[in-house]
Amino acid sequence: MQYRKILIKYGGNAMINEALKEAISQKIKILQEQGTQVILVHGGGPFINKSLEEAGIKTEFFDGHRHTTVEALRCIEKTLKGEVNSSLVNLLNKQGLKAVGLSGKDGQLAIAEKRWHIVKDKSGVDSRQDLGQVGDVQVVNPLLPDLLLENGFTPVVTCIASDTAGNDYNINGDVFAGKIAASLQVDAYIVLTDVDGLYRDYPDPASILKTLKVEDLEEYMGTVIQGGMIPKIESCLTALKGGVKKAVILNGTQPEQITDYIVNHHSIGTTITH
Ligand code: X2W
Repeated sequence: MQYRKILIKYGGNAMINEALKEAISQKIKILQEQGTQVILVHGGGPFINKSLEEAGIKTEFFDGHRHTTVEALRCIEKTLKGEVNSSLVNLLNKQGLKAVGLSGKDGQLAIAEKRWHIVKDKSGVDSRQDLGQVGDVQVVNPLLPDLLLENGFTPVVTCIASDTAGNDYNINGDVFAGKIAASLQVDAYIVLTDVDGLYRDYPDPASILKTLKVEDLEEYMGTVIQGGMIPKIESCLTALKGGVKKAVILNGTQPEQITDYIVNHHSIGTTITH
């Protein structure tokens, strides 16, 4: 199968050093040469942690979402857009690609809304906890990224967006990427992380679950799927339920996995289908 258009979610935990980011950029260049359009969506958790620490701002996570004050958001946006996004654009351009750095705000690519954290008390009653400027994606307008892709540009999108009143939000990178993948109707939604896929029994390599169906994920949630894998798998579900045919978890610290999967069709990582 020739992949026409794919979305790659590149998380901060697979951006360990410049050489690795450069190697990923090289693979994206190869994909484009082979006729696959690539939209890159990225986070940058470890870079944000460092910037917040330098600024003396303490933050806390609730189920993978960082409680974000207005002050923290200013620092997060600077880091994601001014540092991480800009460096990825540079690396892709160095490969000869025409990368375009965006956030959800550009061309109203993504419209955000406030996200509340739902907590269950002992009797099972839900209550809402305020996470500050943490957002969800309400609407995606795929026109701008599609225009760029059709004209040979490589969109590089970071996970910040505004609501219709102009309030800015920090959005978990996985949540953001899954919504964009669904809206762009990509042929494959690729999640790059720092392990080889979803394991039944981590870290036994023989226990990697190679192929899964949507209904398996619902069954495995909370057992096989734990911790940082939860938002990743949830984003795969968002993409699949939104009409994407295939979601794939690959190891971004092994950049050759990208071309091995997309170009050479090797059976690696975890592939989730309907
Ligand atoms: C994330 C955005 C960055 C992100 C944060 O502040 O860390 C929220 O938690 P990775 O590297 O993809 O994890 N936002 C609301 O998701 O980065």
